[in-house]
Amino acid sequence: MAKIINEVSRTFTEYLIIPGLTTVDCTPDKVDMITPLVRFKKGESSKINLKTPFVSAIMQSVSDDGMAIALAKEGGVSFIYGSQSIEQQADMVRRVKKHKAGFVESRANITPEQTLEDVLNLKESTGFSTIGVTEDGSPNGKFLGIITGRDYRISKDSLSKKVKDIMRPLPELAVGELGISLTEANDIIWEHKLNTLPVIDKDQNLKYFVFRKDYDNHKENHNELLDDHKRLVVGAGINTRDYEERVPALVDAGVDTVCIDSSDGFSEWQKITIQWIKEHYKGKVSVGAGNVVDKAGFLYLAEAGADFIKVGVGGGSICITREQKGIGRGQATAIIEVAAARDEYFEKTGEYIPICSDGGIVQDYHMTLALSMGADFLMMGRYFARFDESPTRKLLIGSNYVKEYWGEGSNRARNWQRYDMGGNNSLKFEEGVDSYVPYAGKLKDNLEITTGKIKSTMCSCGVLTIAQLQAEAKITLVSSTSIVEGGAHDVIVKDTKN
Ligand code: RVP
Repeated sequence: MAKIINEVSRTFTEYLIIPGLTTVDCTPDKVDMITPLVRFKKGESSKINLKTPFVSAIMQSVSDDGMAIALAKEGGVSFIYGSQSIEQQADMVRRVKKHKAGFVESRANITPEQTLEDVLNLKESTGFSTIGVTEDGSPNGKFLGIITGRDYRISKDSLSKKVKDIMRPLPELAVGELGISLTEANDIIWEHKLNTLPVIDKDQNLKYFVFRKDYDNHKENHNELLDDHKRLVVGAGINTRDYEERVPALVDAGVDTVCIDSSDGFSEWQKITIQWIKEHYKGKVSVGAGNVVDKAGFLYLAEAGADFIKVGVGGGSICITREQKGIGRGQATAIIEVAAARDEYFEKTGEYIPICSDGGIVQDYHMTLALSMGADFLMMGRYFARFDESPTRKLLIGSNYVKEYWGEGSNRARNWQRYDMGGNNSLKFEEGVDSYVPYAGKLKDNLEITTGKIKSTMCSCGVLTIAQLQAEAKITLVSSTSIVEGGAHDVIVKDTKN
């Protein structure tokens, strides 16, 4: 007969945090959310520390280079999705590593022989209204001109009009030369009253755009997560099939850490993959593993050499693994058990292995709960998918803007490696759905509100660091009736729209 665990498997909404003593010097501005990303020995510190305890999910609809740049600027890390070709993924990593604050590689490009119709389609599919015209239509091709909304009138111009007849051509443009500083670029922008400055190399290849609107943002990033060469930090998802080709390509592109992406990580495949990476790179490349939901799974991956371990099966907002396969565990219960195993492992071996709570975060307070329960950082998909910086389309449905968000186990992503149990290479049944999430604006603005809430709760607990929160927070289970008590109740809430 199966071993029955009688303890109920619980999720975040079933808990609340009980306030501790808030001392006068415990204020949100003093809270430090630095947290380790990779394994370290007692008395030492982690080689990579997040300044904001968030990483974005290894998903097509969440983590591309655009998201990675935006999140690293705010102190977190993106894991660029692995369900794409090795070359494409390595290119995304390379773009993040090459990113210079304020210098943006052009993400919407066209050739001079294409038409206004192509321009409009490109604008629709990318969301970018500034389009680079290059000889071959590539981001770094020979630069010929630029097109923005100011260069055509949809009501007057024919859709078959050629790009070369609409664009503002190079001889009419002010440009910067590669090597120019951000301050110099901005001086040109102001002098010529431009919105965009193209930066080209000595062979006339397009390298970057500098946008006037971005300047102030770039002056304000105190939280940027940088490597030793002052480049943004980025991670990437890998699988247990093609790692011998994928990992070298990612390392060559400059990736800072990789993570095996699987819905069920308690497997020999993961051990073999971790060990190959450790041996091949003599321990110099860090690798996260998962997902697991109990002590046994954690210990297996810890002993295999994982540098961090992801926790969570079936809790993701787009995930139907629990319905399809009947495997999983309430996210709170999983974190609590794995965190205890992590602490015990640290006591015994002197090796601290950070754990990541992956999936199922709905409310901002769930984040504080997950950290209090022992998570070192959180992986989120739905949360980040809502922002401008996620790679998916923004659509107007009814009177609301939404962004697309689909699971890696959905037919749309077809990421069979993530659900691979060995054997034939194909997706046999779906473990995820294709969905919309409410559009929420810019990542930076949302992150400020979210981290503001976490810091405020930490002050309610009387703590200034995540380590203190983990050690000192008091958490209580709540009954279903007290959940009702927690919202507005027994009043007639005013409709503020009228
Ligand atoms: P959420 O933040 O609740 O949207 O969950 C995101 C997580 O869901 C991912 O990090 C991943 O672990 C999991 N996921 C991704 N795709 C699927 C699926 O199709 N089932 N699940």
